[in-house]
Amino acid sequence: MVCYLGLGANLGEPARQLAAAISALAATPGLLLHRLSSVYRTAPVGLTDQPDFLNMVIAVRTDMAPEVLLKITTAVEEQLGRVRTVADGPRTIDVDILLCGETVCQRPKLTIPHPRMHRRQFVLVPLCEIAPKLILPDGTPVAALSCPRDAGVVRLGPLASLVHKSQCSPEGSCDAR
Ligand code: PH2
Ligand code: MG
Ligand code: MG
Repeated sequence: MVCYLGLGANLGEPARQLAAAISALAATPGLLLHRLSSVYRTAPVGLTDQPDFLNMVIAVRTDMAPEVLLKITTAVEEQLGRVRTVADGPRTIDVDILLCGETVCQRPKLTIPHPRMHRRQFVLVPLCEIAPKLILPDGTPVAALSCPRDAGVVRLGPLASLVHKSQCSPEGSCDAR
C-alpha cells in the first residue's frame, strides 16, 4: 500500500529536520521510501503570526496498519524534539499521515484522509507534484484541488539542494534511499 505523509517544519533548521525525519522513516523496518516531493516555502496557515514553513510530501510503501504508522510518525516527531504547545503553532517537525491507499478511517486520534488536506495548498501542491493523477478516496482528483500558482507556496527545490551534502547520505543525496 502507498501512504502519503505531509512533513512540515518552521523552527530550528527546518531543512535539516525534514532530512532527519526522512532518514528516520527510511530506517524503519517495513517501510520503504517511494517518492519525495520538492521542498516548498509556505506561508503559515491558521495561526499566521509565526515563521514561514518548509513543507514537502513523501510517498512510502508499507503493509503496516495506519495505527502502527501513526506510532512511527509520532516517535519520529518526538525523536526530533517536537514539543506540543499551541494547536497549529510553530514546530521543529510535523509528520502527518495524509492518505493510506484507499483507507478511510475515523478514530479519535487518527482520521484518514487527513481532515484538512483538501484545503491546504501546502499539502496539495507537493502531493500533486509526486502524484498528479491521484484520486482521493471520495473520488476527487488531487489535481482539481491543487493550485500551483497559489501565493504563499513557493517551490524551493529538492531537499538535497537545501541541506549540506555531508548531512545526507555518503553519496550526498537525501532522496536516493
Ligand atoms: N501546519 C499546521 C498549521 N499551519 N501552515 C503551513 N504553511 N504549513 C504547515 O505545515 C502548517 C501550517 C498544522 O499542522
Ligand atoms: Mg499538520
Ligand atoms: Mg501533525
